[in-house]
Amino acid sequence: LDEPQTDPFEIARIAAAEIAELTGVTHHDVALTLGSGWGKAAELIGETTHTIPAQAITGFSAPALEGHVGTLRSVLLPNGKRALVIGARTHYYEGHGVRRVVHSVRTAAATGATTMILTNGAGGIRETWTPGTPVLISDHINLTADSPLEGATFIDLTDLYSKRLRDLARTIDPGLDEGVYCQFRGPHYETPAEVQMAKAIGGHIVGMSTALEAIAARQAGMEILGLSLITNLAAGIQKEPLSHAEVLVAGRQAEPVISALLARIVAAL
Ligand code: 6GU
Repeated sequence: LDEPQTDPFEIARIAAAEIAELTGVTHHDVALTLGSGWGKAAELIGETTHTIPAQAITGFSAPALEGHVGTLRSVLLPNGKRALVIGARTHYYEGHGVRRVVHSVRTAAATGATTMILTNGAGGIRETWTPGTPVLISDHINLTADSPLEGATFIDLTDLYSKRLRDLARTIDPGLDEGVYCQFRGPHYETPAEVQMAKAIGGHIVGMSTALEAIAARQAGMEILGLSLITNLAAGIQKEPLSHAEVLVAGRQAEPVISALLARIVAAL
């Protein structure tokens, strides 16, 4: 995957074939990437029939961070559909290149998934979002200055985060707010000045994932739902300095509630 002459889509097909081989499941309908705070959804959406350590699959690397579990699961949903649950996110800030970042999305597409649900833990710019608030992603601003697309691939990103799926999510929780997600490179949190910039250019949520993955999912023709868990307010919006430990604690506390919400959304797909 790191060699420019290799074909990332061919490597995704190999990964999908390995998943089929290890599970006996040759088709998945929907894929979910579970970011911090969303992990419990894996158990709530249906019956996990197979769990695979992500490192066993071509192109996936070991988890880099505490709070990020490196497994892939095949889950049988109550409606008979199949979900691929990706608990192994490679972040852009790890520096392995954008191909690694979007490999799980391309692999999900290669297993047949036509719906991609991307979740994350993120910072909120709106003061009314207390830690633990789930927010629908309505659009994004990609501040990584990078793209998963290579060469002259001019794809449209209008309605990247499906209006249909956002409306469907609001039939489950009518109170769900939505906002524009800004993907920063990280791994440091933003300065208060950068948070003000994000706000000024139309952002409401700041994080370190999701946007590049959504672009790859669009390229693969998938319908995308994006959900952020607000684990804290962004720097300068909250008085206190940010800490990764607090982000993890907020995620853990909100996990049962937001995971149950996500499970209800998946059931309604
Ligand atoms: Cl404030 N910023 C970023 N980039 N990611 C976060 C966050 C903030 N809080 C949780 N994740």
